[in-house]
Amino acid sequence: VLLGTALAQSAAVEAPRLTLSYGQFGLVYQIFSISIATMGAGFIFFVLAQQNLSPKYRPAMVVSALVVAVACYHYFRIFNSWNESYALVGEVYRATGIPFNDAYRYADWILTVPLLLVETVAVLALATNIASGMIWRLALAAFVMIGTGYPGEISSDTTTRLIWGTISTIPFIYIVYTLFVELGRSLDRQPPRVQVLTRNLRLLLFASWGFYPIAYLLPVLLGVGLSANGVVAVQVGYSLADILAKVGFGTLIYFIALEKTAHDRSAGVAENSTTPAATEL
Ligand code: RET
Repeated sequence: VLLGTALAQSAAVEAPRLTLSYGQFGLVYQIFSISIATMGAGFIFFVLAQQNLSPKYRPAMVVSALVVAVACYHYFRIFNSWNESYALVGEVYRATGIPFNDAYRYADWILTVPLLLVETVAVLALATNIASGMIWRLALAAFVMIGTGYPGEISSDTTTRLIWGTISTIPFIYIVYTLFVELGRSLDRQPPRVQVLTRNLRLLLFASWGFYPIAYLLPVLLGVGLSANGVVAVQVGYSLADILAKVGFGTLIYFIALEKTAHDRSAGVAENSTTPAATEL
């Protein structure tokens, strides 16, 4: 019995543990570190830059600031979890047995995706009743998308990852399709220079949101579970997508709001002016 127990224990200890090369561990370490810096800097920028906007566009910047503040905190936790999960043994980083916590990322999305949706719908400049109905539907879809993605994310089985990933893609398509179409429709309601920026926003939304399911799929292509490349690729992919979807998106929204502020001010001059000469100014 003792021998059996000892063998079982040694088998548990000797269970295969993921090993990362120095470069693989370092790449993810660096990306997380850059993400913390970018989210923190984004926060300062959004707080300061809102002063340049007319008051009606400031709430969008407050939402951007909240998104990156929440993400900055989560990246800090993600970074620490990464450092706890691997230890340098000789020339390689070996899994310590403390699991890397993927829940921080999903908790982050649960909080930040609805905020980003509110921000995008605000840019659409829809009537309040249409906008609020749309936000609720999109938020519900986001909740289902993230909630069903998580079981696949933490599974070490390829089929499980693919099944949950497919389910999660259904609400994802609904969200991206709705936003894409609505942003397209809103173009007629925007001043010409804002139209160009709104087209870019639509492109950025498409590119950054599209990045997430691709990153999710990378471990399937590179090997789920004990594949070092899979672990590295998914973290790098999500982090880059997050920087684009949060800081990049918020910055573009700032430029849209700045353009609208300028447009409103010049329209204000025209409305108040009595002579054509003054309007030309
Ligand atoms: C998952 C699971 C696999 C299928 C799909 C996914 C989509 C995730 C997305 C996340 C977006 C996050 C954003 C965060 C910004 O703060 C959950 C990876 C489709 C689209 C925009």
